[in-house]
Amino acid sequence: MNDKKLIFSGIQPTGTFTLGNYIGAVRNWGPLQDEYNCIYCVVDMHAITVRQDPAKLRQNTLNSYALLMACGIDPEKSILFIQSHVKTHAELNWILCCNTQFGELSRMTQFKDKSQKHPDDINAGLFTYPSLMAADILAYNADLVPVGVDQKQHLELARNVAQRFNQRYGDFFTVPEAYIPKVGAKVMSLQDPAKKMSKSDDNPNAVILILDDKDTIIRKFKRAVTDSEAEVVYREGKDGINNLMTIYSSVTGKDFAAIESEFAGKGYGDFKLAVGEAVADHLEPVRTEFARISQDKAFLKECYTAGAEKALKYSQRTLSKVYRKVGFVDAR
Ligand code: ATP
Ligand code: LTN
Repeated sequence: MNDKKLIFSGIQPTGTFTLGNYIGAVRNWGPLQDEYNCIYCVVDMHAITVRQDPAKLRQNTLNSYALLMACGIDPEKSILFIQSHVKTHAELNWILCCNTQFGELSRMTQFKDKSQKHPDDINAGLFTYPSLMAADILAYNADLVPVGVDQKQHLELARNVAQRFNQRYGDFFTVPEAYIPKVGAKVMSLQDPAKKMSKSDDNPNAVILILDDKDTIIRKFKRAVTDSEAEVVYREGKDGINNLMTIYSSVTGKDFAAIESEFAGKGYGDFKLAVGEAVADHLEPVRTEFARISQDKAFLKECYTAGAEKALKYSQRTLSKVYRKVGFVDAR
């Protein structure tokens, strides 16, 4: 590879991407391809830390791969692959698990949230989820990791694990940095603006899916929970309106001051409609591209097979060095 910095990120195939996934993460991945070496991954192994229906997981994984392409990730420019196709991630995960403390995993808020949500299945994989995420990143010695703000804590853990390994075995891993967007790093639920918008929300009205049609998008925005005032201004305590303004800003490029003056004297109804239309128009090309790409199964397979081959070659080099560092005997 050249001397450009390396970007790595992943997304779980737990359903269709939400507007949160899109604004907080995926839409930023495409534009990075020209400036950096980029590696992007559909993390199906992370997805099974909560129960998945096998047939749906398979379909969601293929759809997620096609969706990433529809969002502008070009498998010719980036390495784009499916996590379970590249065995080095699971192998490095084991080494990193042995360098991750029970205490630090116990502090992860995602683990606490998901344990609460699925009290009958608090499995070991859910607990060690951040080690596997660290393996994804460290296997490529990534410099930067573009994610939404909810992943900051996991990234901090990956940095700690890398530093600990480097101290124990000698400088080796690059200590990765989070790359978090200034606007839209945490898009909130439309029904409960204190909660982040999430793929696995049970209330469909809380979430905009990037493949929703225009009418559905407008309907969901019309029903969005706001407050009892009537002023479109960005202010503490107006979580619902702040969220809609953030969304509107990130799809139109207008800043908050411009949005406030655009809607001065107008009610929430007008504003919600404008947000709905702007989002639907912005997402239209993604929907069209997805419909085209997802039909061509042979092409998709060609892309993910080639992506996995490149990812394996790259990460195997790292893993072999790690094996030697921890004292495993050379297999050949
Ligand atoms: P799940 O609900 O299945 O846990 P999720 O919707 O939280 O999934 P992930 O696959 O865990 O999505 O996240 C993919 C990327 O999207 C991550 O970088 C994450 O930080 C980002 N992301 C997720 N939700 C939001 C959100 N509401 N706002 C901004 N970024 C988000
Ligand atoms: N935990 C991440 C998904 C993920 C990831 C990664 C993100 C798995 N491995 C490596 C960045 C880098 C999430 O979005 N929930």
